[in-house]
Amino acid sequence: MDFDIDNIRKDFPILQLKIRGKSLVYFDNAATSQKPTAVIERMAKYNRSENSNVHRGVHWLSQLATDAMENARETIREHLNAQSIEEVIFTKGTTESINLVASSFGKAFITAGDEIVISEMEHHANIIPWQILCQEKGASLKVSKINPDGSLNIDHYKSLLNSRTKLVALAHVSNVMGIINPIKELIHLAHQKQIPVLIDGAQAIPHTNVDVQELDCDFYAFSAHKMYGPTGVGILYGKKKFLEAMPPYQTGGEMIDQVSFEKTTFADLPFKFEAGTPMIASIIGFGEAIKYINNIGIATIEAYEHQLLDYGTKKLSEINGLTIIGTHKPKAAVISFILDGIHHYDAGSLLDQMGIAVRTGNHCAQPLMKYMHINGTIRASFAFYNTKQEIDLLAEAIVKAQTMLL
Ligand code: 7TS
Repeated sequence: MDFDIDNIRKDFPILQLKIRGKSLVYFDNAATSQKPTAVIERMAKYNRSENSNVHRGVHWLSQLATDAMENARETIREHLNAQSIEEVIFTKGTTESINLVASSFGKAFITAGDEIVISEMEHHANIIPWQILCQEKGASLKVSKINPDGSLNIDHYKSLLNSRTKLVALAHVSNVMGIINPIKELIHLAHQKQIPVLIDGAQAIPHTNVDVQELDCDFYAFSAHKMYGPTGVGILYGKKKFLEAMPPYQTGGEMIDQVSFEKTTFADLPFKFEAGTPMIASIIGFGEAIKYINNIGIATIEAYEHQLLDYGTKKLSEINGLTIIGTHKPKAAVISFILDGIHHYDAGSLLDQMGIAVRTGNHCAQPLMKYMHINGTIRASFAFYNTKQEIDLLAEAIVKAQTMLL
C-alpha cells in the first residue's frame, strides 16, 4: 500500500507528545480526531492575515474571507457529491444539524399522530431531538430493534414503516460498536413508502466515501472535528426540495432578504439556515481537512484502517476475560469491549497511566447499554495515523491492568 505512516504521523504535531513520560497512544478518535499541521496553519493564516466578516463588506479583506469560506463549502460539496452548494449548510456540528432538522422539518411536516423511526443504537444526539419533537407535536417515536451482535434488526425496521411514518433517522455507523448499517438498503426501504431519511454520519464520513446522491439520503449530518478538522463546525446536507419547504431554524443577520417591522423575507439557500456570523476560521480549516483527506485518498484511509481493525480485533480477542461488544461486520475502525470483573472506568484510568487514551462509559448511547445489559464499555477508536505497534501496546496494557485490578 502506498501509505507512508511515518510521514503521516509527522503531519500531526500532537502525536509527538509525551504523556507522563510515555509516547501518546491516541485511541479516542471517535470522540474527536487530531488535527494536521495543514489545518492548524490554515486557521492561523486566516486569523493572522485574512480575518474579516463574510458576506457583508465590500472591502478587500471581507472579500478574501468570503471567498475562502465559500471555497471551503465547494470543497465539502464536492466531497459529498451534493448536487449544489445550496444543499450544504454550515452548523456547529452533528448535534446542531440534527436539531435543525427536528425543529424546522418538525414545524413544517410533523403533526399529531405521526411517527418518527430511529434505532436502538443511536447516539443521544439522534434520539433526544426526535423525542422532544414527538412530545411537542403529539407524535410517536418508534425504535427499531437491534440484534445481539449489534446489527440492526431489518425485519423489525421494515415493520415500523407505515403511512404514519414521517421521517426515519439512523446512524450510518454506531459510535459505540463501529458497526456500519446498510443505509443504502434502509433508505430504499423507507423511500418505497415515500418516507424521507436523515442519516447521522458523524462516525462514518471520517472513514469511508460518502456520496449523498448515490445513497439518496434526504439529510446527512456530520462534524468536522471527527474528520481532522476543527471543533465548532459541521454540516447539514439536505435535499433542496426539503430545505426549500422548511422554515428557518434561527433568525437574525445573514439569513434575510428584506426586513421591515411588518415582515421579513428570507435569503436563498444555504444562507436561510445560517443566521449570524459563522465560525469562519473553523469553516476554512474544515475545507483544508477535507483536502488533506483527499490527498491521502479516502479509499487508502479505509483500507489501512481496516488492517488496524482486523489486527486489533484479533489481538484483543486473544485476551482472557475480554468481550467485544458488537461483533457484526462490516465495521469501521472502532472496538468497544468489557473486561470481566473490572469497571470500565478503572481500566480506562490505568490505561491512561500507561499513556493510552481510550474512552470509557456509555458513549452517549444509554439505550444501547441497556439493551446490551452493561453500564459502559472501554472504546478504542482508530484513525489512519495509528499503528499496529500502538495496538500491541494497548493489548499489553490491558493485560497489565487485569493483573493489577483482579
Ligand atoms: N452522532 C454520533 C453517531 C456521534 O458519534 C456523535 C459524537 C454525535 C452524533 C454528536 O457529535 P457532535 O460533534 O455534535 O458532538 N460522538 C462522540 C463519541 O462517541 N464520543 O464523544 C463524542
